[in-house]
Amino acid sequence: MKSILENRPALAKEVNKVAEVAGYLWQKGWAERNGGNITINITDLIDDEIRQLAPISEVKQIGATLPYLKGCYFFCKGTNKRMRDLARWPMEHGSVIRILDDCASYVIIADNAVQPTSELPSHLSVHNDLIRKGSPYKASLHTHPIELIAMSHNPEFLKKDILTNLLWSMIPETKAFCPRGLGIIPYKLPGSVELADATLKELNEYDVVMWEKHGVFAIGPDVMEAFDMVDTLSKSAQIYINSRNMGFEPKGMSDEQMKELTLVFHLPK
Ligand code: 2HA
Ligand code: ZN
Repeated sequence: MKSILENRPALAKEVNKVAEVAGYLWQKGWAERNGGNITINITDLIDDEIRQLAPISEVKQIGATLPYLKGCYFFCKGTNKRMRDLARWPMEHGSVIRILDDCASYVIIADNAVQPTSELPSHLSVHNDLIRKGSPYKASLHTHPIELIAMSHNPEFLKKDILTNLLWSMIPETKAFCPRGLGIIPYKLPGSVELADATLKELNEYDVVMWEKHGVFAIGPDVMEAFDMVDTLSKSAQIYINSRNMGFEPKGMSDEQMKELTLVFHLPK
């Protein structure tokens, strides 16, 4: 069977980025079994021929009405699929969906009838809100980074911006490359409407949010940049934990050093 990616280098490039990141997530130990999800808004890369493609699934309900997604296309990791498999065979473990004109349902159009992620309603709600805000962001990523999740088991770290400031102070790059910090969402059932709503709200202020005792949800212009922000925060978490393992509380960069960095790098806060 001909893949939708054939002779479409721009589309293939985005899907290949997903595959590359899926491999990193597995290698880092952040993607046990089917853990984590990725969805990419690929609407800008869709041509007339794709628009004409017949559905390969029945019409499926999203579970929400998302007015900004009318006629949009997404590449989605499949439900119950493994990141390590997505890394090698993205079109066998993920699929392309088309949102229908009622903004409440979708069909799968390529390559295989792989049912999209269980977190589809929350991912699509986030994409809907990004379009509403005029954001250029196309990627949303959910993963289970070990050290960041471990830190979320300490109630002290769940107060607003405590963890953000701690992680920023471990190494200058973290504030420079994750300048909006890490939002915190108190524990909620995976896949629940409550979790989706809280995520949507917190993403107004942050590009990466922590789901307490579960994982992180990140958005970015593309999946590589969303991954880089989580990776940078995770690096800081590892430096913190390594210091504690050596028996001391890391000092962190001073307020003066943070101020200087913020000024010179023109950071927002
Ligand atoms: O898709 O990580 O939170 C598997 C998950 C759900
Ligand atoms: Zn998860």
